[in-house]
Amino acid sequence: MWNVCEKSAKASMRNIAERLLQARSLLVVTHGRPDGDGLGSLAALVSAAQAAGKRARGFVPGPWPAKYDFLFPTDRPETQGEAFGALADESDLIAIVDTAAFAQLDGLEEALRARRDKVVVIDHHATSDDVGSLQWADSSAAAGGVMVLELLEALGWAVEPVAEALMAAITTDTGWLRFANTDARCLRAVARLVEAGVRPDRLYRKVYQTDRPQRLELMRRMLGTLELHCEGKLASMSLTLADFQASGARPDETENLVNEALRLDSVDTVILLVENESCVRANLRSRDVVDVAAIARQFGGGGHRRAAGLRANEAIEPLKARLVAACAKALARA
Ligand SMILES: [Mn+2]
Repeated sequence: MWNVCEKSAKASMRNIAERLLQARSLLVVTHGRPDGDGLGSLAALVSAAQAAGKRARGFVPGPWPAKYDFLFPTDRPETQGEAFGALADESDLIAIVDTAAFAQLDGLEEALRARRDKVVVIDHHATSDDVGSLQWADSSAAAGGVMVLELLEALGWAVEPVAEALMAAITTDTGWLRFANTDARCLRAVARLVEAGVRPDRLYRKVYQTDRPQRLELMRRMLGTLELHCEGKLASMSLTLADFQASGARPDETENLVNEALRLDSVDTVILLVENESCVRANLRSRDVVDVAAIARQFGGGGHRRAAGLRANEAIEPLKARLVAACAKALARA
């Protein structure tokens, strides 16, 4: 883990800016199962680098939710692991955004380790592996998008053409500026982006009001599994492969569903378990009390204090029992 003080974070940003200025070609990478922050930060950095005269490409390990396709009006990022080596070799610099965990860089660990000298990291998570030769880690940033905006401004690169992508990054990682990570710094970034021409109403429509009926059916099934524990302070929900089959929803349509249980006044902590072909993923959220990143770490996962996750090769029910016990213990301590 990195001990971040503001001064060293600023120095890291300047060093990354320097590396970007020197590079003629850039590959930008974000995490697997990417969210709006990872994708928006990637899209913004790729486009801004292209506008600054660099060759730039994006790489995402695996598919992303279709609702984020609007971030890539021209060239879509590469997603095939076999293509990564060639893309990495033809780039002077590889910038990883919104993660510093090999566990989230599905299948890329070996290729990245072999090229560590030209890998730089821009990330706001509290936990990190030694992924790059230069890591700008700032866990006080609400979103990777806040960091990328500050980087572009330090570089003097145009913000206007990438303002909507950065706004998508910041607003999705803050739950449309509702979560505890919403601070003055991210609101200043948002103000800057609205000045640059972003229409928040149009972005909201694109990101939050484009569901398919199948996703609402999946949500209905998830809410049917809601259980409350610890006098209502802890909620658990789950989705099985059968729920996906019956609803016709896609695995990527679970984004944000975990937050639904926070509608309940009594709830601090939420566990959502989602079964897929290879494992069970657990999504953890908390409002004020429990450090869910610490819980996720006990199970081999990671994330932020208020939003974390993990994967396990275990059936839903026993995993749920172990997670409920761990959260109950944390709630009792608080
Ligand atoms: Mn993020």
